[in-house]
Amino acid sequence: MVSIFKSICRMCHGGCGVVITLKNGRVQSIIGDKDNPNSKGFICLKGKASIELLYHPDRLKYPMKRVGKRGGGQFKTIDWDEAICIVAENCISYRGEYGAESMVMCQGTDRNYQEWIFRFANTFGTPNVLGPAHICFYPRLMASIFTFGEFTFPDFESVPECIVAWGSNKMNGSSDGVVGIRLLEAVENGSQLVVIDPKRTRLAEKAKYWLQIKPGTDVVLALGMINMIIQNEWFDKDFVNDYTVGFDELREYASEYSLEKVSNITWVPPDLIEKVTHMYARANSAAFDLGTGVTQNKNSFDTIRSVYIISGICGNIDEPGGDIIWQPSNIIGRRKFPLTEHLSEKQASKRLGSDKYKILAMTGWVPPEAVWDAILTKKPYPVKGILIFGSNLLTNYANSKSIYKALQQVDFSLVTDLFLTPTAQMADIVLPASSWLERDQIVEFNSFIAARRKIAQVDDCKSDEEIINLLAAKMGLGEYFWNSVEDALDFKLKPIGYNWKQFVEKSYIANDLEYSKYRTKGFKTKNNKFNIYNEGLKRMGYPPLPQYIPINEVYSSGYILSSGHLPFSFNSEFRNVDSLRNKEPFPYIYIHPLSAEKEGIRDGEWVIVYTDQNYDGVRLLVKISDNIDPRVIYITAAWWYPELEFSEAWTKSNINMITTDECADLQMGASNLRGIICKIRKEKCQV
Ligand SMILES: Nc1nc2c(c(=O)[nH]1)N[C@H]1C(S)=C(S)[C@@H](COP(=O)(O)OP(=O)(O)OC[C@H]3O[C@@H](n4cnc5c(=O)[nH]c(N)nc54)[C@H](O)[C@@H]3O)O[C@H]1N2
Ligand SMILES: Nc1nc2c(c(=O)[nH]1)N[C@H]1C(S)=C(S)[C@@H](COP(=O)(O)OP(=O)(O)OC[C@H]3O[C@@H](n4cnc5c(=O)[nH]c(N)nc54)[C@H](O)[C@@H]3O)O[C@H]1N2
Ligand code: SF4
Ligand SMILES: [Mo]
Repeated sequence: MVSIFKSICRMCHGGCGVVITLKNGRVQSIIGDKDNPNSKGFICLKGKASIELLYHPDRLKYPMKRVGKRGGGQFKTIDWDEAICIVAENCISYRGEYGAESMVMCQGTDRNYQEWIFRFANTFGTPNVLGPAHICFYPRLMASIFTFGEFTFPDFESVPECIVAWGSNKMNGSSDGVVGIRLLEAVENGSQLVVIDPKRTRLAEKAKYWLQIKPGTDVVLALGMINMIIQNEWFDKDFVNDYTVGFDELREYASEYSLEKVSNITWVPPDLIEKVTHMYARANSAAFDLGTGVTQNKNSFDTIRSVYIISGICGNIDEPGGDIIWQPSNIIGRRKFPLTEHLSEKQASKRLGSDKYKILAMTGWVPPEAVWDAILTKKPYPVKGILIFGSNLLTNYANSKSIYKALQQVDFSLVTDLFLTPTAQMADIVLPASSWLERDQIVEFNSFIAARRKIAQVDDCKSDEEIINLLAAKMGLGEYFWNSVEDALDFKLKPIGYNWKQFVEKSYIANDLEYSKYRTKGFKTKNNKFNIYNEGLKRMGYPPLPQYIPINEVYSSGYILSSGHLPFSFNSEFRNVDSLRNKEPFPYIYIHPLSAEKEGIRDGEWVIVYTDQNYDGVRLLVKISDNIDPRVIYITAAWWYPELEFSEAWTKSNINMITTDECADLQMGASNLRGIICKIRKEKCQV
């Protein structure tokens, strides 16, 4: 029997409409859905590989309990009831003895169940939710909220006259619900593209101007652009007069960023800075596409703030073809579902790391190193357990060695995942999570919601939402959760007058885009203004205007190491999915021909990349390329080898073995993953 379904892919953050054919209960094919207004029929290699992932022979199929040592790979199968009981009993008993804050809830990159993790944490009573927020989306979110109270997305639909992709590569992955092809479509339809990136990416090749910036210095470039815009009076005077505070302070502050100084610090030639600034500022409409290239260094928060200031003073906030303020659906979604108000002030005040990174603390997330410290030193209080819902901590967070120590030491840990990753191998209980094809979910994006449907079932796998429902029931939190995921989805949809079944029929609901909303309602900040000079930040002890902290003052020599995501993987995922792994089977290091010559290394040789603190380093395969500056080397993030034994799998080529959680940005604790100084030596063993 053949049946056909529509759904939404989530092999990355894009959310592309897909049409799935099911034959005799098995998924037969997945193709792009031409009727989906977001993706218009597009599907990428990862989306196509979804079937391979769904039926992968190494999928976890049953709940398991570890029987050997941590990382030893020995587990025994148990049933769901026993597994849920063990996890619930541990949570309750540690809460009784050490307080709810001794249990940390953890989730990796957003997979549309984030609000479930927060609801679970808040109703259980722990203020500690761990995730990659600080190095991913949240510096962008919080810098924009502090400036104008909301978050934006680029209005590619209206074909901006100018698009600036700043530390973002939409050719690789569709991040934050914006499908990459929409950017390319706008460029084909006439948008002038600027790419600001230390690497000549495939996207940079399509750009009118590519600014090959020194990693980590973007805030200086932005301040230089601001200075030029103000000096030349290229700003939007009405917007500045009517809606901003602190323009005069900005004028004076930015005047220190002369073209010559900016060019010296950023390595971008003066004429290019001039051309790009002129093009952006004089365009009738211009949008920024911001990515993690600017959120993983110690200037992260202030870089984003400075870029938003450019957008604001040039009149591009919430205007057609500009940076549009989010229009979330009215469902009970990311904002209301977490039940933040349920966590008492007393518990909230115990959030780990909140004294250090005050703005991260406001989001509810904790900085990872504060969790590792609390596990290892019991300070400021002991952390006894960690429940990890889909994150490969050992490969994806800075300073993998300290994470290993903490996971070794913690009294209890749970991992839910599709595979027995190195992180899962450290867990006491491992639960088999379903893939996106096996779960019903409302996918919530910038201005629309869509239905992802359960089409398949692999063995005993369950969605994280089902797992949380089960845990909550066992822990006496049933009143806040549901007997079935469908009941929860009905609850979420109620404010818009749908239930899950009706929404599945509809499959996609978009809000009509509304522009210039601030003109009638003001900005959603305390003073209703666009805050250039930020009194709120000043009161918190942060610089009121964006500041630059030099990236490498503590190091003496070597290369600046940067890293990025790959088109054929999703963070650490898919290294075990053949069709994708075969596209790039090894962990490469990109190095300029002049540097290769200096180091005496040839293309295709193995090298060790190391730092003064970490002499052992990591092993990578050389690709000589003039796509990067001779002073920079470039590595793929989150590499691991599913085919190797535990001890080598996550250590051998994982760049986070040499990144540190020091030198983070002051506001969000964004680890410095893309601006550390390292050295290279030839690997003795070349096989
Ligand atoms: N050096 C360096 N490090 C980086 C980065 C970088 O650029 N450079 N990028 C950072 C960024 S932006 C991020 S967001 C983090 C990502 O960090 P993580 O979120 O930890 O990374 P992933 O590899 O995407 O996912 C981890 C696991 O989730 C599992 N998984 C997939 N779907 C599901 C599901 O529905 N449920 C469950 N339970 N599990 C699932 C996968 O099998 C995988 O093992 O990495 C960061 N690390
Ligand atoms: N295929 C695929 N898609 C993905 C992911 C994936 O791993 N693979 N990961 C998902 C996740 S979790 C996220 S957060 C997004 C990430 O999506 P993006 O933010 O687009 O991620 P990257 O490609 O890592 O980084 C973008 C660019 O920043 C550049 N860069 C590095 N350092 C600097 C710098 O100092 N300044 C500037 N200006 N640029 C710099 C890199 O060279 C890179 O080209 O993508 C999501 N989608
Ligand atoms: S871009 Fe992302 S969401 Fe779209 S098909 Fe590819 S993996 Fe799926
Ligand atoms: Mo991310």
